[in-house]
Amino acid sequence: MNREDGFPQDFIWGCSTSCYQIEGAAKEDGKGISIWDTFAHTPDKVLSNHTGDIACDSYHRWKEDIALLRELNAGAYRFSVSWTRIQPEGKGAPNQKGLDYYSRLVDGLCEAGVEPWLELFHWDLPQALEEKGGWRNRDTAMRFEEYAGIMYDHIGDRVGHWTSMNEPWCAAFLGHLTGEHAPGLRDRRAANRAVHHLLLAHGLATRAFRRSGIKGEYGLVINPSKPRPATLRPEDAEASERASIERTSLWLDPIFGRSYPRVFMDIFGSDMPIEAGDMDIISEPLDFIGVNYYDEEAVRAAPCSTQNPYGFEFVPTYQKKTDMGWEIEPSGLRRILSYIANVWPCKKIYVTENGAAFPDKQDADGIVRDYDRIDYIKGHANACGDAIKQGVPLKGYFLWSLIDNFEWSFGYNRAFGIVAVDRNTLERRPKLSFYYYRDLIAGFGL
Ligand code: IFM
Repeated sequence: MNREDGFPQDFIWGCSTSCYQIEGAAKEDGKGISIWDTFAHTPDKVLSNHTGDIACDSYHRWKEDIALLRELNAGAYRFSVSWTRIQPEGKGAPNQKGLDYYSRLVDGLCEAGVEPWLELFHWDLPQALEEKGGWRNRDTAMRFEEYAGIMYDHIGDRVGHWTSMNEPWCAAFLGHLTGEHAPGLRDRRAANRAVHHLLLAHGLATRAFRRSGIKGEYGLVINPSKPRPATLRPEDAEASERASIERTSLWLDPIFGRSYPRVFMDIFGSDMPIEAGDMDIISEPLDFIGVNYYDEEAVRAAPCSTQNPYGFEFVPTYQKKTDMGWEIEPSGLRRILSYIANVWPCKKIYVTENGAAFPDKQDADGIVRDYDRIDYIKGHANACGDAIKQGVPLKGYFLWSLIDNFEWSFGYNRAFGIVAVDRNTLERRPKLSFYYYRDLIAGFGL
């Protein structure tokens, strides 16, 4: 049947999650400790001292999650693999029980007609590698290549879409500069070294994928941002460009073989542990770019200083905000997609995450009537349609998230799911947005 909303028939509508946020079973079946296990168990790092020890218990309830995806008629499910389930110490022979879990999950998805999109790394670095310097240490990139190879060997025949890692900006800067995420460091040089080694790991894993001969598409998922300029003044337009460097061009320039942005290198070049040949590895061609988009801010020019190396400041805006304090601006999704498509032309772009946290309330009849979330999804789906009309090669949209889960330093205090998870019983209960998304997938949501 043809879609009513004009989206291409082969446009992929999916849902995203990540392992630490949903799996639980933190010590089961030989799983090792990751930096997020350590961080969440350190007092006062996570709101309410929540941890991912149980999370949504998807390690045991994965069949329930697949049943939800099937009910939605989702085309794809983007999930991440826990490195420490596969290599508890981040190196050496794989843990068969960990491999079996992802094998079961992939087979279950395929049987349900939901395409598995496998992501190798969503921030949960093995603690054993952190103790040797984590992403500050070049060897971690080699260990990542080894781990990726294990996954290609064991599951490559059944997975057609792969991504190396999610939002390396967060792993580098929230993990090493602001300390909000694991491993919780506050050290600019460490963050810059992490940038290079994350990208090197990505490049090595991509190259290994190509050499494996697996038939499938390979990409990187970033969370780009280009705040809009507050005025039409040229200095504010330039501030908007500079404000986008660390979230956008720092990742896309090297991936596209243009090395690191000059402005970044002028300021931080001496921190960057680049060795001969690295930039070639990092720019191994990709099949697609994954874009995670949640909000758009506005900036104006400000004096450069050590604290403000790029010379911009955020200005007040009028938009409503989500429970994360993020501004709701659907047209910003069209803008960032067009910006990327124009500056870094690639064959395919996917929105690999988009969604909103709201303070959901369960009514007396047990139903969560999350009309704010429905409006949010509808606005952003429309923006995807607008981007396609403008010529962006946008091929799919993944909602964050299928179920309420562990939202990093906010613990379970922020809810992004279209399905609520009862924290006592772990029972899954679809919110109204679940039924809205089902209609959207069927072509009737706009
Ligand atoms: O929950 C996160 C996810 O892990 C990465 N992207 C942003 C989401 C919402 O904060």
